[in-house]
Amino acid sequence: MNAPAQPDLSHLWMPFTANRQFKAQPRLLAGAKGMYYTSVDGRQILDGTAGLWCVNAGHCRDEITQAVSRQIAHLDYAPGFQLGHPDAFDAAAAVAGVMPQGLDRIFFTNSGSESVDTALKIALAYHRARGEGQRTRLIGRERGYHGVGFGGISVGGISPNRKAFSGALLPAVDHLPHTHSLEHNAHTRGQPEWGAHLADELERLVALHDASTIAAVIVEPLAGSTGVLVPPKGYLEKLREITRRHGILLIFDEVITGFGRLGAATASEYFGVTPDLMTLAKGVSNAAVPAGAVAVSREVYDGVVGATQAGIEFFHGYTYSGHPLAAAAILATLDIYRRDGLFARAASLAPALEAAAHSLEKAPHVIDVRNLGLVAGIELRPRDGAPGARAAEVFQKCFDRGVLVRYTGDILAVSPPLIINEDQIGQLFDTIGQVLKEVQ
Ligand code: PXG
Repeated sequence: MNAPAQPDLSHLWMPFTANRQFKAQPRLLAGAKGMYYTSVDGRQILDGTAGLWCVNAGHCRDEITQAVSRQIAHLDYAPGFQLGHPDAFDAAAAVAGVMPQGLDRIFFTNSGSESVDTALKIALAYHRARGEGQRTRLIGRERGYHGVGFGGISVGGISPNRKAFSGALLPAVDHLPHTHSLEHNAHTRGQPEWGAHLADELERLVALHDASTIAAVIVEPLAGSTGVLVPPKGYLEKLREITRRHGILLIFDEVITGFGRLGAATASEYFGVTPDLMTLAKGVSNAAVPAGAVAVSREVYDGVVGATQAGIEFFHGYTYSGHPLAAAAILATLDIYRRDGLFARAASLAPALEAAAHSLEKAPHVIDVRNLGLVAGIELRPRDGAPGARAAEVFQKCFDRGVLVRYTGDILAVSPPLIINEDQIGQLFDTIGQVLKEVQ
């Protein structure tokens, strides 16, 4: 096969990418099937990250391809404001069907960032509808990632994502401390024993601001982007108890953890802690069509929708909310998850992934290995004076050897499609282990 001509790389401003470096040494993907990408030079690359934590059922699933193809020929677009189409309602029912009990009112978006901003607005609208419009403060967490909208970066806690925009962040925001501690929790398998007390910091923020000013707390139940931070045992339960006691809404950002990542439909189900709102994206459509959603409790939905006598109850929505292609992709994706039992499959593979990940505890440069479900984080000691350089090199060398991993700072993240098998888990971590021996 002839290598295809290289495209002109100059026009595209790439997201979250070192543009000049990439364009000097591009990594281009040409195709994908199942567990593998194919690079433009024809190499097979094992997908250790489900794309960007989103292709949970594996690539190019025929059922999704067919459903989306049928839909685009049949109903390419339908307005979602004051009009609807049956598949959007069916997709909402299907999403509601995998949510925890009671979280069955679904607002569609196109991405995780939109889901987060939507959820924050719903929280404000809910309190206002109840006559508590002074509850406007939003509380996030250090190291949290909630996408890149102004709401999301305001409650988020990734400093490079915030600093250039610091003058334009939402005004009434505060943050809980993150839960990462190498000192107490290094090399923990699953949930750490230490750290539940960090949820008590919410009481401190309530004492400082007064509960009557706080609308919502938003956290990722397991923090992904920042480098896989597993919640300490009892931590989420405490957040739930404190928020409920003070009339504060709890939002779980399950953009990564939703749809099987931890071996249950949601992290909420996995941990047995139910929030008031949940943000979703990525796995909801297997990433085949951009899609996101917010799952909302009946109480919150009824509170907002019931408070208006006539006319529009919630002044928010997107041209593409419930887009026919997204709805078709969601329906086909959720069918695959159910039919193939992929959430249970993730649970059954979790011990193999845990064992493979922790086999690297003593590998060169490794200072922590952490895992839950089908996620693992491997933290490396940063190179003196060059933070991030070591992990970047590991990423490149793994890619050259046909294995895709993610890195953030000096943390490697592994989050494969839920269809991975044990041999592929072995290949993934063996490759990382070999590469760690080679890098300085
Ligand atoms: N919330 C969470 C918890 C996320 O992980 C978003 C919101 C935003 O979603 P959108 O669809 O707007 O990108 C995310 C996205 C990585 C990585 O490598 C993670 C994300 C996106 C891209 C890369 O960790 N998470």
